[in-house]
Amino acid sequence: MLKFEKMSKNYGSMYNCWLNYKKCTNSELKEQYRKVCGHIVVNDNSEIVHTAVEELKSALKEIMDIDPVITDKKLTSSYLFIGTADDAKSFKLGIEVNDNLVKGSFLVKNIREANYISLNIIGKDDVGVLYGVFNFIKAMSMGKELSQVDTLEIPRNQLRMINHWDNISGEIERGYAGKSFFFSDNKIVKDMSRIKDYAALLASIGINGVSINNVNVHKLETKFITEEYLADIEPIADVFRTYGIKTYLSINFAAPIEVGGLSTADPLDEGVKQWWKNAADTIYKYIPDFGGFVVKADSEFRPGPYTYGRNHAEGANVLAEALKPYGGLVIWRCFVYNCLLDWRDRTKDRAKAAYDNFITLDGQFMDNVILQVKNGPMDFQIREAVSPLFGAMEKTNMILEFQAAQEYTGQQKHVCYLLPMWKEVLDFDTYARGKGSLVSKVVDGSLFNSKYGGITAVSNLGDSECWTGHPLAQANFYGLGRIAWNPELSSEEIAEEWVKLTFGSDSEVVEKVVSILMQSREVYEKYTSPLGIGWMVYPHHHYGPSVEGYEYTPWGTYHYADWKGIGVDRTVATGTGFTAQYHEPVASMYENIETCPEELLLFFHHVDYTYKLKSGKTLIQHIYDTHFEGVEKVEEFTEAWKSLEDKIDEDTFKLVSDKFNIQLKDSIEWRDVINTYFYRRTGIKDAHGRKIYY
Ligand code: GCV
Repeated sequence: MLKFEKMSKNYGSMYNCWLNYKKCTNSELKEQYRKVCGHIVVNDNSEIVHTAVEELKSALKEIMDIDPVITDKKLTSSYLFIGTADDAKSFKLGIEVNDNLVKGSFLVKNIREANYISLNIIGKDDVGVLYGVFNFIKAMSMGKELSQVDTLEIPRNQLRMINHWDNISGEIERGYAGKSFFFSDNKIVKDMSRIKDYAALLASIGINGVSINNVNVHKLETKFITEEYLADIEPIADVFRTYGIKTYLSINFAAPIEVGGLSTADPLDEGVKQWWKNAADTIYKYIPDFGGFVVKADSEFRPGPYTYGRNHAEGANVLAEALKPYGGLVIWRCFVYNCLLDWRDRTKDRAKAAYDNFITLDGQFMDNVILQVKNGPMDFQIREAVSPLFGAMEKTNMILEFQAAQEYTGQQKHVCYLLPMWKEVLDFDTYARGKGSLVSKVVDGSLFNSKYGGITAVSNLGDSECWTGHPLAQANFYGLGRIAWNPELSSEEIAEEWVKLTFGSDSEVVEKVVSILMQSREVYEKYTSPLGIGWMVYPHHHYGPSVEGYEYTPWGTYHYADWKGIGVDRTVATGTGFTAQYHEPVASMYENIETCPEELLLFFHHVDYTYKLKSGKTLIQHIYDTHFEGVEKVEEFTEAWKSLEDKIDEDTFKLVSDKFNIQLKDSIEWRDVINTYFYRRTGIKDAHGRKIYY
């Protein structure tokens, strides 16, 4: 059985994230746990169950001071059983586990016999055992009574993934938490200790797939699917496998030319087809459970099938055919748009692009292709509409792509808990099959009965000590796993779990940190770009306010502000016609300015600054007010955090304080740049006479 040590380096407490075990000081509780967990009954016969035993042992030791005896015999005194449903049968536990449960499901059940108690963690399969064990560890960490840990958990989404945008140089595209922990100096790392720690974090929140390299696949990374690199990728996949995680690679559509020496990458060319088949054969020799390819094609100058006059289904299917014999998947991104637009041509609309490129292909993809759709039709803005593609392709598998990396949401210098936004997307009703056709049901496969589906996010991780640069950004990482497992969880529940597991259960800490997290997205929105218009950032690095930074560029990211009004008219009546990509009644709701949700007003309509909002304020006054409020809120956050000084470890306290100082300074800049811009444009004064520069 393969063994890797965890990271030996003595990092601070934020390194362990929510697996930051603290000693239990409640002696009654310790006694309860000691009685039952002193003996673990397990048939330690698989790599993953073995991982579960190891994780459980270290948590019991660290939290409850228990060194359990491990046995493969059923006992007649109290014990903790861990095993699969089959194990439960062979141990004759008398606990029925429904045969229809999906992979990864688990049951935790206390049973009181006449003279003893057994606690049973039973997985549908070995990975279910591991998830069950982590669930139990988290309950124990949060100080739950043993009698309260019973649960039945079934993951809603089959694919629960994370996409790294890591380059072999060690740099991370849109990385705000240091360098890659997979790659360094044009090499794949050899020391697996941090990757093992990562795998534990991932499994503890149910993530089961990781693509390790950037979707913009450069020269060396193009060769990852060849023998030259696979021997070095194999150990990563080996570590992940012990935690029930599959490894995926981003590929370059032009690889047959760039590494294969062919003269074409035309997906219908026989030589190209064979090349991809050979590539798949090689990959699976090294990584027998390889997950598949993630593909960015015909997007932002990446090669793709359009070069050969082929469509995206033809492009994806050539890869799918190669991976099919091995059960591999092609995760094909829909972030396809023309990034060479003419800003003068207002009939063109980037928001329409993904739908327009894919809609006619519904039903043409092989069944191991999954389309990966960004949550919004533009690009991970602080507020934008939900992508209409989710409701549009009934015969195609789909996975929803979020961005945990805070590219446009404060770059992990600002606190911005993204779960409220992600929940809005999942709860969005597409009306594809009438009322109740939520995005969450599209991507979990239940609405259209799709074969595959799930949720993924662009990673917000790097080699920073706390993984995410800003310690509070860990909540997004944690939340990704939780929401992918169960989209019904509320963002507040998730925040509370994360805070308790990370900082402990002190009620003041829990209340204040949860409150900061829960308000943070709206606060960020208040001092940045208003009412769904997005952008207004510096081009390229995307940090800080530059109202016209993207205005006269080819990227299709405009706000069309002039002296009279602002916003993109995306109506059918007078604008780009984007609203028609939604089903009714959503299309009409957005089309009509009266019914368009105000937070998306400028995403769908071009509006005069004197337009009266439902609050009774004019648009311009709303802009001024929200920008002042945003900064005031950051001041409140800073104060709230300061008041926790005695309750948070010194390093974390200091790091977060430093981040708040940056956020405060930069939110002031945002406020002043935005307010000044609109004051200069309109000449309309703030009703409250506050300082606006001119
Ligand atoms: C990986 C945005 C980002 C790019 C990113 C791209 C994508 O445009 O700015 O860095 O490229 O999205 O999602 O492919």
